[in-house]
Amino acid sequence: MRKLLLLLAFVAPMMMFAAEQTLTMKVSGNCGSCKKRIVKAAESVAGVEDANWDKKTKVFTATYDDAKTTPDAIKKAILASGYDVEEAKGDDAAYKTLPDCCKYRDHTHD
Ligand SMILES: [Cu+2]
Repeated sequence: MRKLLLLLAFVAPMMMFAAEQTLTMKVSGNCGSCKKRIVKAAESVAGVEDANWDKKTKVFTATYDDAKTTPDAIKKAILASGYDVEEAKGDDAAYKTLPDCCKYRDHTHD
């Protein structure tokens, strides 16, 4: 019994750390509605706990459960919503549906 408790004391915290991962990457975009779309796309992926995007630094962060999803799946969901992620280009058809103020490829706001 004591051995089991000792084992649990070591293993349980390790399992918690293994499950929760943080993803940080650059995502293109202009404004607050871009942020809403990017966050919504990321949070539509099962396993994503919390997503955020900073319109000034263009840095996207998310915490996710690595048993349920991967950084690649999160990246793909954002690309599908029409936003560029680091070196990868967002979906063109989705990009065309963005409001003019959000067309970050045509004109840049700083
Ligand atoms: Cu926008």
